[in-house]
Amino acid sequence: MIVRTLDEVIGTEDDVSNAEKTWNSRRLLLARHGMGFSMHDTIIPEGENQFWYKNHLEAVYCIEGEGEIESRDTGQKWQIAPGTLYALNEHDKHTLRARKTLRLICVFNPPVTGEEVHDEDGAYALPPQSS
Ligand code: 9YT
Repeated sequence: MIVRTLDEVIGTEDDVSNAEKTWNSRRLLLARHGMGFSMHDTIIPEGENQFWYKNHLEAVYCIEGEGEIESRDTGQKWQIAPGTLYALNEHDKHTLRARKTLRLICVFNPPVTGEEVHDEDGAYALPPQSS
């Protein structure tokens, strides 16, 4: 059994932010844990992020904050509050806006390894060993 706490992850290499500090992702489960998905406790400060997970499916469950998600494929918008889940089942290009700092539980399939960098599309490339 694997038991980890957020406190154990904070400040380690599994606590990752982008250069612009527009997101901070505390990775509780990664590919190396062998679960077939990764699970992240993510903080999105007030502001806007554009994401596209071309190679991954992601489900996101909001537990704190307030914001909006817009599909850049369709232009559709949804409000986000604690208790709201969105699932990017079509690898949707999306813009995430936080009006109040969002805290999100994110699950990725295939799992994030922790080595990903955003490619020229802004997506995470799949590492060669991923299945
Ligand atoms: C909301 C969202 O896409 N979270 C993912 C955060 C971050 N890109 C990560 O964990 O890699």
